[in-house]
Amino acid sequence: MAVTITNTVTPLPKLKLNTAGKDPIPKWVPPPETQEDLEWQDLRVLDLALLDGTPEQQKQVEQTCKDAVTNEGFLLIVNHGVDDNTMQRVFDLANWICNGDAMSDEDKKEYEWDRENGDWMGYKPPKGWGEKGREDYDHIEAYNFYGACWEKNRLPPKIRPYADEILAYADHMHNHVGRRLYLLLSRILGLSDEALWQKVPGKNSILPHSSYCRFQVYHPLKDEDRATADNILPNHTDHGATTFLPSQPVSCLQILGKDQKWRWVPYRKGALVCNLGDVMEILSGGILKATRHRVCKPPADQQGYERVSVCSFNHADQDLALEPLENAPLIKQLGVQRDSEVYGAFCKAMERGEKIPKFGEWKTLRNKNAQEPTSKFVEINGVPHREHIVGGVKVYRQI
Ligand SMILES: O=C(O)CCC(=O)C(=O)O
Ligand SMILES: [Fe+2]
Repeated sequence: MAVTITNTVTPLPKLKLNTAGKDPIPKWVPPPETQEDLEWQDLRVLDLALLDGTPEQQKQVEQTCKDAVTNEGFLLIVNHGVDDNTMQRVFDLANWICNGDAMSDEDKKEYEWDRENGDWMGYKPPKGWGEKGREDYDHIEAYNFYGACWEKNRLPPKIRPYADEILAYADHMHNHVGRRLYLLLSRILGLSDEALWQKVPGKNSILPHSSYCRFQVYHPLKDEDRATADNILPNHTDHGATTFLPSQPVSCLQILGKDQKWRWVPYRKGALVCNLGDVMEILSGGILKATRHRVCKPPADQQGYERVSVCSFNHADQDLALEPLENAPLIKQLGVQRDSEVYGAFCKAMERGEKIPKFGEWKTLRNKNAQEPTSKFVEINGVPHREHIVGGVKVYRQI
């Protein structure tokens, strides 16, 4: 397949955060890495700087990306424009906001998310996502930053002086790193460089539509939960287009391989862990994988530590029709892949006569039903799971 390489994006800028004149906040101290011998998932490393290089280097990074997104669905990105000191500052902020004194109890009430209506903006209290009921403690506290946090001033007062930094980070992830990943994915599908960028997020603004940046902390498991809980965040695919997580040292994240085995995501200081969500799997007719993943309890030597995690979820235009891009040369060449999980579920929904969902509908349904307890129990390879159906997609949680 002939692909014309054009340079439509300027070289990746370096993210700079403005800390001048602000009250100091506590430094986040990275916990030590685990010494346990775990089954790690080998992830390919995508050097984003190569995209600003020669045509051969650009071809090389495209191939790495293609191998990763058609196999593991997860990859590590380096040279993304956020150096170690800047990333330390982002983690200082995330740790202070979710695990420090950035919010009073009144702030937590005032800015609490509206989960019942599928609106996740704001503060997520530590309940509702675990294996137990919705009102039970689940160890995870988070703040979800959407564009409306700035537009409608939905930021707790102590956080406001730092809002420019959070926005600059979110902007960098979405409009610089995200845009380059869309460019690579467009080339992989045989489309023009800007095709997915124009089609999926649809406008060049900071955090367009429902894209958001989440700061979160997973508190150490309580003693009574250590023996029983395996998953802190049940297994799922992300419902957006792409996700970026700066690698952090507490090992909890696992991904499901094609062989149906769970493996740990390795820690690589300074890299971004990246994965694709449902949107990319459906648009690509199942060729690009939205890989199932989960957050497990950490290995024994890390169980006393807080785990700070920063997630950038890049979403699509609410009106984007979630259906394969039939004209993409790679889809024509390989054909759609109905055995792919999310795309397969989409095909079944079409066969039942359901209408093609818009991303906005898909997202609201998924948000509302996320981590919904269920009454149906099934066995997968002899392992008991709970099953529930979200937007036509069957979601399994190992018990
Ligand atoms: O915290 C992590 O490592 C991953 C979280 C995640 O998968 C999610 O929030 O969708
Ligand atoms: Fe996820």
